[in-house]
Amino acid sequence: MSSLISTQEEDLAEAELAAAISAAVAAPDSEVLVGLGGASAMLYFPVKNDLKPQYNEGRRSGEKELVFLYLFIRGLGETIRLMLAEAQASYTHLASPMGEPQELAMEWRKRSPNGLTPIMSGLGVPRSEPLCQSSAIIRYLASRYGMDGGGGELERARCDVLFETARDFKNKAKEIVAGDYSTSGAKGAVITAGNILKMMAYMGDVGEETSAMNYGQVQLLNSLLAMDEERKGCVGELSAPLEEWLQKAAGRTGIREYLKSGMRFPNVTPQYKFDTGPMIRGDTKKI
Ligand SMILES: N[C@@H](CCC(=O)N[C@@H](CS)C(=O)NCC(=O)O)C(=O)O
Repeated sequence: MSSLISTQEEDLAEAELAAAISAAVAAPDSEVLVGLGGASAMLYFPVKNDLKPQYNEGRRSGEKELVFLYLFIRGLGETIRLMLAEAQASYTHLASPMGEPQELAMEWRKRSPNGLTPIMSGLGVPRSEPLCQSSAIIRYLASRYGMDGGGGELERARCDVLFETARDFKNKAKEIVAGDYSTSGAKGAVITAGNILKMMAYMGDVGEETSAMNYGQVQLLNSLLAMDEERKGCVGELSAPLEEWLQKAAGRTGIREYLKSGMRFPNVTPQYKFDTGPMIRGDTKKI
């Protein structure tokens, strides 16, 4: 599949990125941010880190650096942010509060193939024709950084099985947070938790800093963190081994720092406002 992208279009997309970064840098640290809506520019995070040795350099010779754009909420960006934090990848992240004009938001409505976020470019993906669809981005990044089982098709498929199951598990969050285990069988939380542990039996040990995490494991971490934040201890009540896994995964270098940083945005209300109340732009610069 060949792509006929003109240099002119690519230059235009680079100029859109530069304009978004300039506006974000110029925005005052005192600006009040409530979640989605009402901000003058995107949030800009130039993430610089030393890639962990167990992962592959995502960027090949001649390719542009990774730019990842999502909204100024956790939402569909969070597994991707957690993956990049785990790998300690360097990249540019832009988070849109959706109040800013599209000229200062990389024209994502026009550039994104489905007109929605998240989008990514770089690492072989043109700026002017980014990738969209969160799961497609997750799989692309997993393949580039070596977070897909490190082997052949079957290993990749096993990671995908875990990835999809972790997403099914997230749909049970309400029950798990409430401690309601009344759904029986393989659709219930108890059996799913046991099956997830079995799926991970032959995967990298998250307690071992030098092991590689795969994208299914990162998706699981994202799901478990969300549940545990809603009601501390609910994962442990469901499954002690899963709780132990969660603690080890959340404590890994890269992930631990990310979770404490200003890039880990607060949870939002159904109206997409931070449930912890308004913050100021300067708060997001905490590292
Ligand atoms: N299936 C898509 C869904 C994308 C999506 O719904 N994106 C929302 C944010 S979570 C968006 O960009 N909304 C902007 C709008 O509706 O204008 C994915 O996984 O990426």
